[in-house]
Amino acid sequence: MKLHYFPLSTYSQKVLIALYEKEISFEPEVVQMMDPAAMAVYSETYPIGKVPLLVLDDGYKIPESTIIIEYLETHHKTGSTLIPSDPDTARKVRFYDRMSDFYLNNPVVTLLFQQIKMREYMEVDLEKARKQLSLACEHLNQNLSDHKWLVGDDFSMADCAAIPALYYMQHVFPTENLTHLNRYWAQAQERESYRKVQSEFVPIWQGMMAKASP
Ligand SMILES: N[C@@H](CCC(=O)N[C@@H](CS)C(=O)NCC(=O)O)C(=O)O
Repeated sequence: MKLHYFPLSTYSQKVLIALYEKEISFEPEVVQMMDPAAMAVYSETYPIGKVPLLVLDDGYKIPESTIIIEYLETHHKTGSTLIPSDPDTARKVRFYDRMSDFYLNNPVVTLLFQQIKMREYMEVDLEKARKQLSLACEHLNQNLSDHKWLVGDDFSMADCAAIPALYYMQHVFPTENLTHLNRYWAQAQERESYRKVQSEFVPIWQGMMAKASP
């Protein structure tokens, strides 16, 4: 199977973490999202133009990070279990996956894009993003006060979704009072799957930031 992704993209990182956790081999296909010509070519594969996209060996396409991880979990029994078999625990994992995507990742990306001038938002949208992020962080911080990962003590899809946003959040949101979330972030950086993801995207990110700085 082939994964179309962009190393700096948080939703791509979410799926990469899952693939490494599950020890699944795949063919990487980097989509150069900053290059309009490359995006035009990619739109022939996936007209919606979003990454990540998983393409199976028979050509079947699976878009959307959560759906990709659901597919991986159903069809590959190797490595970590990212969606537990107990339905109530699985529902909690799905909740924290949604929460991480909508209320953690999306506002972080809005604030980041504004900061690095990739997009310009209206103040009302920035305020909404700050408010959402603040509420999400308070909730996650509280949730992490008595267990290791987002849902209990086992790593899950919820962690695949939350961890990528935390890297960029350091640039756009004050985190010093979020004791449990900071502990979680430190622990995430020790996780082998995420270290692998970082080893690809951090040099690219740092290079981009060095070029952008005056
Ligand atoms: N809900 C999608 C979101 C994917 C997404 O927004 N990916 C971003 C990169 S992180 C993207 O492709 N952006 C390109 C665009 O919006 O045109 C998922 O979970 O996969």
